Amino acid sequence: MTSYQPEPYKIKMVEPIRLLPREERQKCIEKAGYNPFLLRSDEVYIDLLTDSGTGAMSDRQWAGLMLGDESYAGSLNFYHLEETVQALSGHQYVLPTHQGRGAEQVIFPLLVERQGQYVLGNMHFDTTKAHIELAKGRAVNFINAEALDTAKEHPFKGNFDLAAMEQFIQDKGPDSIAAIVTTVTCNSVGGQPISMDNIRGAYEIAKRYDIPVVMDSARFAENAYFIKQREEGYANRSIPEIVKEQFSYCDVFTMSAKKDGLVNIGGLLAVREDKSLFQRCQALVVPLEGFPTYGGLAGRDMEALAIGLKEVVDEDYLTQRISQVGLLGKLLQEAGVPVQSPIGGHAVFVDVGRILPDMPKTQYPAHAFAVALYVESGIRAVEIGSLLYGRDPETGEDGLSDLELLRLTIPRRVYTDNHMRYIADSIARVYAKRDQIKGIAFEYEPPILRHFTARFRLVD
Ligand code: P70
Repeated sequence: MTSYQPEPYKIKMVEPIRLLPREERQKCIEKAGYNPFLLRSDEVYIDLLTDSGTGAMSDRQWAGLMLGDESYAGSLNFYHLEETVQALSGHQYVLPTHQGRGAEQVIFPLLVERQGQYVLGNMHFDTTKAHIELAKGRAVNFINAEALDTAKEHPFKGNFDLAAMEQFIQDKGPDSIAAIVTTVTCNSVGGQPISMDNIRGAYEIAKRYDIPVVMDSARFAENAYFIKQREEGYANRSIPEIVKEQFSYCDVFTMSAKKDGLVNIGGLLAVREDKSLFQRCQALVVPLEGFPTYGGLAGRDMEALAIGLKEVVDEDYLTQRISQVGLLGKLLQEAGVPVQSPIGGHAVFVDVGRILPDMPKTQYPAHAFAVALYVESGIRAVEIGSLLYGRDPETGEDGLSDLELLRLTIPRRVYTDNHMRYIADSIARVYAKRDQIKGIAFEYEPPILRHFTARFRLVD
């Protein structure tokens, strides 16, 4: 046995990529208003913006596209998807959606019954928070304190602070809580896993106060892999068994299938057993997403997703996936770059708050680092910090994130370990020149989910 897991696949097709000369990169980022989201993809050499919809499908998934049954109602691919999701999760009712936020826009208006009700989470991701707020709810996070200290090793930094959450429920009264959202893995603090014990604990609290639990399950398989590796009692359980147990501790789940679904587009909304809630979801899916047996997807997309959900629970795949992200993390740690430790599932999160401690949060240090990284190397990464967090909806206050992180998000089955080495070398070079990094300021700030379309200038 070797100490590493080689890729459990061989490469059948390639897409050429090219590094533009430095002067061109400088012009491209200027033209993009210093917002990497606004770059064209042919201006990017290695794209670490997201692991969402950027993975490579397998030959079986591509073959599955040919089986697309493009019937408006009753597509056979829907039934394949439905059976697959039922077997994977134990949830009875399955609705496809065009992506994760499609499921969020259906479920949150149904759960938030009164303006100002709270939705509690380990840490809500941006679109989830946006949909809670659009539904007139208030999103509150109960992430454990260890997660906010990136230097501190902890096996489950995605965990809820359960005591604080229960105290909050008692203080505000259970009636004022619309739902609890369990996000696996916890994206915003570094793709960090949440333990089964903690997932169960949150569910038990919810049941004591009769509060529904929604699992935001974009990276359900990566979370299950970490549980198998790190949690007592799970070493000999199979990934599908762990996945099923995870899904047993929620009443509803939303899924952005563009991550662990191993597809380029797609999402899911599933309800475990509450038929009346399912019917209300179904009624809303029709005007928002499409007829309930397609929900915004083509038949072929549903087929690719059904196959992807079976492939992602393969342990050799997950071992290679998680260790590739781990390799990048290790190279950065060896270069002395501060990163969220331990390394998470889908990305390495560089702690720019520790690299540029004197830059004000309202100059978005991690975004400023992303701009410098693009110019240095053609790599596109994304800020997960005060820019993405947004302003307080009531006071308008800015600069609120506890952490200023730069996310190096690794697409699934796309890049090789040599790409990881290039990324690590590039970050180390920018890190060495960190005193030259300029902060940024808005030229245009959209009111909601501002990071996607904002434009900036450099601050002198
Ligand atoms: C990401 C993307 C999407 C997401 C998620 C969790 C835990 C729901 C969703 C929404 C979004 C993104 C962020 C920065 C750059 C590009 C894209 N996460 N829940 O990369 O799902 O996108 O399918 O509507 O992470 O983390 P969807």
